Amino acid sequence: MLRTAINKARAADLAIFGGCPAFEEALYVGRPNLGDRRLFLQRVNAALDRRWLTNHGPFAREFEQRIQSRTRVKHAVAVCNATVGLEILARALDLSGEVIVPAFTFIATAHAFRWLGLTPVFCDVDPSTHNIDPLQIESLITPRTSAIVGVHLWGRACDVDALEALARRHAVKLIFDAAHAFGSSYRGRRVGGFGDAEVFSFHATKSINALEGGAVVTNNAALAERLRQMRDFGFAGDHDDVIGAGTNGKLNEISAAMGLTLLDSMDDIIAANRQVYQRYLYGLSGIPGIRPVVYDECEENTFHYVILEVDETRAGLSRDQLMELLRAENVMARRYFHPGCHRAEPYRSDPQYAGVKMPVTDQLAQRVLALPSGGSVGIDKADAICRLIRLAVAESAQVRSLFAAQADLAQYQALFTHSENDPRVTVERTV
Ligand code: T4K
Repeated sequence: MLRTAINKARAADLAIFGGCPAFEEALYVGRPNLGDRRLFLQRVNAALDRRWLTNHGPFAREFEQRIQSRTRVKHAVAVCNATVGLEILARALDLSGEVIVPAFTFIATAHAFRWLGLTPVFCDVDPSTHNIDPLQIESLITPRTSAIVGVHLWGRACDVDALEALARRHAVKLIFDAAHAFGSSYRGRRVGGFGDAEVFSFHATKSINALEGGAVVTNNAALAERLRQMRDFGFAGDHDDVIGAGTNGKLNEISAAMGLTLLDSMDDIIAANRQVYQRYLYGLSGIPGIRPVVYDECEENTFHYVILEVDETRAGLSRDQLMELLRAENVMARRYFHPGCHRAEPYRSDPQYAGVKMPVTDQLAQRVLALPSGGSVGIDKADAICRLIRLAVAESAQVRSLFAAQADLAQYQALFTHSENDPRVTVERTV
C-alpha cells in the first residue's frame, strides 16, 4: 500500500538514509497478471473433471489455436517454457557449430544453444534499440555459422528486414527469441511469422502467462511437424511410433488454462500496462540523466516493460545507487540484464571468448533499470515512484555524500568487528 502521508523533500527523508519507506508492501517487476480468477478456476475444474491433465489436451490445443489467430501465423507449437522451445527449435532446424546471439539479453537465449553443445557467438546491440546490431553481424559469420538469433527485447521488434537479408545472403537460419514480444508488431505485421520460426515465453512474469509456458510459431508446416514430434519424445501421432530423438517439452492443461484465461483479458491488460507506462513517461520527463525506453506508437506492444537508462554523469547518481535507494522504499527495481551474457559463466571463463568486447552491452548493463509496471502498480504508485526518482536526482549531491558516509560507517564497523575478534589488535573503546 502507498503511504498517503509520504512527504519526502530532502535526501535525508529517503528510506535508505533512515526515512519511512514510501510503500508498505514490496512492488515487484514481473508481478504476474492473473486475469479472471473465476474463469481460470472453472477451467481447472473442467480439466480435473475430464481427467485430462497434459499430453496435448483440449486446453493446450485451444491455446495453440488462439496463438495462431492472434499472431496470424499458421502453426503454434505450445511448449513448457521458452528455453526448451529454443532448444527444440535448434534441434528441429539441425543447427550446428556457431549461432550468433546478442550479448544483451536474458541468459536463457545463450544458454539454450550452449546446452546443446552449440557455440553462441556474441554480437553487440544497437544503443538506441537495445536489439542485435545487424551492422555487426556480417563480420561474425564464419563457415561454422548455422543461425542468427534476434531477440525482440522489451517487445520492440528487431530490424527484421536487415536480419532476413543477412540470413538469406549467407544461407543461414534466422530465428527470433520473442520471449518479450507476444502482442508486438513490426511494420504493422504481428511478431510470430518472421524468420524460420519465433519463440514466445508465457512465463509467470510475462504479460500473458501460462504459469510456465512457451510456444514456437512458424509458417513452415514441415518444421512445425518436426517440432511437435520433438517436444513429445519423438513420437509421430499416436504413442506407438517413435521416429526420432525427442524430449519432453509439452505444455500441461493447468498452464494452458491459465494462458487461455490471460488471453481472454489481453486487451484489458495491455490498456492497464499502457496507462502505467504513459504515466511513467510523463512523471519522468525532464529528469536529467533518466531516459525511459519509449515504444513506437505506430507499432503494437504490450507496454509490459518500463525500462530506464540512467546516465550517471547527468543524473549525479549511478543506476546501482538509484536501485538501492528505490529498494529501500520497497520498489524492487531490477537490473535487466546485468551483466551482459559474455560476462556470465560459462562464457566469462571459456578461453574461446577471451578478448570478446561488447562495449554497448557493457554500457547498457551498467545503466538499465526495470521498474515495477502494469496493473499491479497502477498510476498512483507509478506517480509516487517518479517523485522518488525526481527527488533522488534533484538531491543527488546530498545523496552521494550520504552514501559515502554510509560506506565509511560500514567500513569502520567491519574493521571494528574484525579487530574485536583479532587478539593481535587492541582497540580502545569508550563505554
Ligand atoms: N529469452 C528472454 C529474452 C527472456 O527474457 C526469457 C525469460 C527467456 C528467453 C526464457 O523464457 P522462459 O524459459 O522463462 O519461458 C525472470 C523469468 O524467470 C524469466 O522467464 C524472464 N525471461 C526473465 C526476464 O525474468 P528472473 O531470474 O528475473 O526471475 P525472478 O524469480 O527473480 O522473478 C522476476 C520478478 O518477478 C521478481 O521481481 C519477482 C517477480 N515474480 C516472479 C514470479 C516467478 C512474482 O512477483 N511472482 C512470481 O510468481 O527471471
